[in-house]
Amino acid sequence: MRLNNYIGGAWQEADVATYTAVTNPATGDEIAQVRLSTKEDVALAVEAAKKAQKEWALVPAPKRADYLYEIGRLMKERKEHLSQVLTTEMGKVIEEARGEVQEGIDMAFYMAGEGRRLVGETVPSELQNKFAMSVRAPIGVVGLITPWNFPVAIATWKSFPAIVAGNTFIWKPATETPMMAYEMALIFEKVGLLEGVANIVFGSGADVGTAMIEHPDIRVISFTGSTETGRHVAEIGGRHLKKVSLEMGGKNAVIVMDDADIDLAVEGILWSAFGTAGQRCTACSRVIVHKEVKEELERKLVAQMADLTIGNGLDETVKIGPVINEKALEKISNYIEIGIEEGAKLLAGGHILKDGELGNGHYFEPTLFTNVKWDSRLAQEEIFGPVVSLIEVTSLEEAIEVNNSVKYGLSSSIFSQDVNKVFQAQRDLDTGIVYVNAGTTGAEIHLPFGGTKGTGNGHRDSGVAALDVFTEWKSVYVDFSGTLQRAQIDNS
Ligand code: UN1
Repeated sequence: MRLNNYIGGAWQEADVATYTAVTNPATGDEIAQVRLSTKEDVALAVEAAKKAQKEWALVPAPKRADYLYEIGRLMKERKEHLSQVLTTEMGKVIEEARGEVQEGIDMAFYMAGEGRRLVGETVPSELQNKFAMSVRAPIGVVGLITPWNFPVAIATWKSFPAIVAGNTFIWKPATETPMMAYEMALIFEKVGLLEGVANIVFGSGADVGTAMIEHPDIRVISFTGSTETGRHVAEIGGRHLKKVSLEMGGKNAVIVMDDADIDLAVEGILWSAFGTAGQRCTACSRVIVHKEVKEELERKLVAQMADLTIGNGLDETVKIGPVINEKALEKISNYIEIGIEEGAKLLAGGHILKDGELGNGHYFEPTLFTNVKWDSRLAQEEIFGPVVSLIEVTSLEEAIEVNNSVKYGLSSSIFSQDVNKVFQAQRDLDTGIVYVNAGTTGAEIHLPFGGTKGTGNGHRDSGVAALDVFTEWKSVYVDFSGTLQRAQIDNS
């Protein structure tokens, strides 16, 4: 199957286009060929999106929302199919794929509700017989650049608020995971979304992404991906005075205090560290543990890690799927060597799995290091794989300091039964998301999603906050006095 761009409601057959193979990370099998687009394709998509946007902005928001209800309904109807495709292209286990599709469905219904809100403000004017309000106005054509680890959920976090607010979009999905974009295009088509509202351009970031950021008619870029690429997006975006919303890496920690329910903490750590094979921005990759409970936690983690079955995520009994590709395996292996060189102690895992059928895919053992120094590379850098580092501390204050020592600030968690410690931690943890007695993953779509420091640049996906990315505040003054009243001037 060949995946072509979806522009202006039509599938663009390519004459001389080049394609690249999309493979199933669990088996190494080719599942599709995807178009590698050019700057010209981006220009074509922008033209279609720009034309549609004038009309789309005039459709009343509650009517725009009706399409989102239909999109959500269709996603629900196709949930199992979408989940299977998602596991096949990305590798996450089917239970998690279903969860991700559910996130998209939730976002559709949640943002559809915004069609009847899009709340602005009315405030008193300084002057008599004058009315003042601020409204959320659509911005125009927006560009969405999404990663391979959540090929559908993150796209819905961005595209649904964009369209309910009256924008049209160009979406560049990750080249590794274009199938979900194709599936979403089929849904957009089926619900009869105005042609040109949703446009999909496949291709590599260097060509398509840069062309999007540089295009004068794309007014917003919403990006989720690595910090390295995000910096590049911000640099080019800055030069072109673009509104750029970035959601990047994480080095998220679970803090386990001496009064914690250790069994619960073990469950939370395993789920957040090894779910999605550790390839979530929110994945737990550090455990900051109080000295008093370190040994017990280590023992219980190692024991339960042995039960984590690894394999093709389509098998319902499998708990951990493959990582995305060969390059990821190399990066993770490299960090194992770094950890050992830095003097950390390898308690479990640490190897690529090559035996039997696993050898065709990209599998890495769940890995646990202990005695990790808080300032070592292992504890500071994002690995994006199933690797966790245990760091010992002796107080809550120290735990918080260690948590905050990394350059990222996405998610954090504390396991403690002491209400005072919990409230102190939620205040002092420098991350955009804080969990109490739960792992670092599991954000819900109606709350803002994003982080501090190297994780983001102040914007948020999800929640009402997402509307701030995709709307422009417009302040409107209506003078009904019949005279020229001058603000800040004594008119008497
Ligand atoms: C991501 O890894 O970029 O909170 C998104 C979570 C998921 C989303 C993660 N709901 O872990």
